[in-house]
Amino acid sequence: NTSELKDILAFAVSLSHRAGDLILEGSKAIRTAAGQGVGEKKNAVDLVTEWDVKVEEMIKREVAAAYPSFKFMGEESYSSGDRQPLTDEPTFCVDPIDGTTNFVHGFPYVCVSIGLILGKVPVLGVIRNPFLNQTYSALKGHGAFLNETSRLPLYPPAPLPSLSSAIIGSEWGSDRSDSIINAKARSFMRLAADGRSVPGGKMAHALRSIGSAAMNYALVSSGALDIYWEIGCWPWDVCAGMIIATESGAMVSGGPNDGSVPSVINEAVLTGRKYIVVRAIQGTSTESGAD
Ligand code: LIP
Repeated sequence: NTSELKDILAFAVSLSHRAGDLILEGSKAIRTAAGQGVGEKKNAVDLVTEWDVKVEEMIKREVAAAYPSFKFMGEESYSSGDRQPLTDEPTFCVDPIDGTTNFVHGFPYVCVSIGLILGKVPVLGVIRNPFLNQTYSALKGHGAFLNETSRLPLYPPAPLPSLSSAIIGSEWGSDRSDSIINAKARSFMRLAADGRSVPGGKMAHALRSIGSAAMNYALVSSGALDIYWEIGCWPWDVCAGMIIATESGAMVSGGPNDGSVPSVINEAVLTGRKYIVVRAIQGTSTESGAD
């Protein structure tokens, strides 16, 4: 019920502060040690550190103590082989450090992302960026907030006449294989270029890559980005962001897998709503390239 969910949200917010403090401590330690302790996952740009594991273990321990019957799904637990399928049971879905590459480099778009899923639907979420001292949170049906007091979006969203007036977040991601990078580069070019240099070019105001899916959701929720579009995220990258963005009035979509994403977001922009498309959530559908 609502009062229980409000208590869980307060718990998640306070947990996000503890996690944020650990992230700041880890960032200092990694940078003081000149990047030592940074490991690779699937390739040289897919990074993981002992701090990702430390933060996730702390969160997992606290969640297990406070809510022993709840299930837990997390980036590092998944990497170490804990891959239970999603059920209807209450499930915490956690990315301990979203933006690990930023964390390693000291680029201040790094956050912890804590979501709660009920009946397979995200119902509450907290994204905390300790570098910028920002906490984004939402509970289903109760709105989304920055630092618990400022309602999101921060300003009324202005309808955009076309995709050309949009500021768009998208990511290169960690899959740098030829087919993925070529398809993404073509999409980026179509969004950035004018119609004379590239057929179908939209010449959007700006394309931004900040390196964290959860922070992209937060920026769409606050109104700073009009659109966020990415391919191949994981559930913990998007769980908290989905509910925060939805509660801020943004549209969140899995998007079609047929190469039509730019026209879909074009339509959404015309309706004046902020928009998020994440295609092919890994572990729930097949991964694909962008076009
Ligand atoms: C990151 C995502 C980002 C994606 C990166 C990476 P991590 O998550 O948030 O959107 O483009 O490749 O996967 O690994 O920092 O938790």
